[in-house]
Amino acid sequence: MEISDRIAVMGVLNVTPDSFYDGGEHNEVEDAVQRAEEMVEKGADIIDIGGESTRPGADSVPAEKERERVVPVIRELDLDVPISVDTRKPEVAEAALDAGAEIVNDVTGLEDERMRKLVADRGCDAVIMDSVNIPVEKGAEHPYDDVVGDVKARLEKKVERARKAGVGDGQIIIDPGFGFGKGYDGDREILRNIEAFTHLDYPVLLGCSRKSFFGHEFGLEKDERLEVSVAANVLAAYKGADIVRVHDVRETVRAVKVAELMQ
Ligand code: HH2
Repeated sequence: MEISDRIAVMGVLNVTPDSFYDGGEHNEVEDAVQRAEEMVEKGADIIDIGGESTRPGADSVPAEKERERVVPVIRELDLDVPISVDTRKPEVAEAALDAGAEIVNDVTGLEDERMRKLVADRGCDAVIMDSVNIPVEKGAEHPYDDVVGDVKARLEKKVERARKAGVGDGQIIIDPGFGFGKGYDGDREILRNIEAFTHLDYPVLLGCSRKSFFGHEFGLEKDERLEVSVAANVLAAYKGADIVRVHDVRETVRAVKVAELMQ
């Protein structure tokens, strides 16, 4: 993906019964389409559609079921912005690309060889996110001495592996994987050092919106995390994040303009 001066806002659309924030809200195709259109009206630059929750402790969803959740929505959409599919399964990614998605957002960082090949063959953009074990077990934390150093090193390996499979530099977006078993100290270090991930010269995506870190840090419930999520995204954007993945599009779109202005 071309890095532009503008900060891109990716709106989250989970077509799942159990996503940690918007689960169960748009299970009907019509509702999901309406939500996507609303987010575009509010200024979203990308719509990220997922059919499997990756919250710690979530049940895995068979590929066929995940495909049945996301593909009809993608087919129905006619948006002016690109659609990204949030999946770790090549079968789902392929069907989503066939239906009109343009970006693969893989929380395993293209772990599956078939996913790397698919992205290379299709020439689509891909988010390579850092994670250790997906699905993350509830309460599981990967031990770290130096979370930023470890994540950077793992991302470098994942990027190298993708490049070896034929994925071009212009297709790659990297993501440190906020949450995803890093523990609250790890999440805090990622926020504090977001600029460290610009070392590879790929656009950096951050997905911290409403995550449980904010509950731990500030004692806020999920529905009380709007302001802290917006603030974190603005500051992350100011420090170098190129794309922020959020549930609250209008507020984030307006607020990141301040980061652009002050950069
Ligand atoms: N976080 C979630 C899902 N996908 N993708 C990227 N690239 N980065 C993230 O941080 C990220 C992601 C989890 O958030 P959400 O989709 O709202 O919840 P759930 O996994 O429960 O559906």
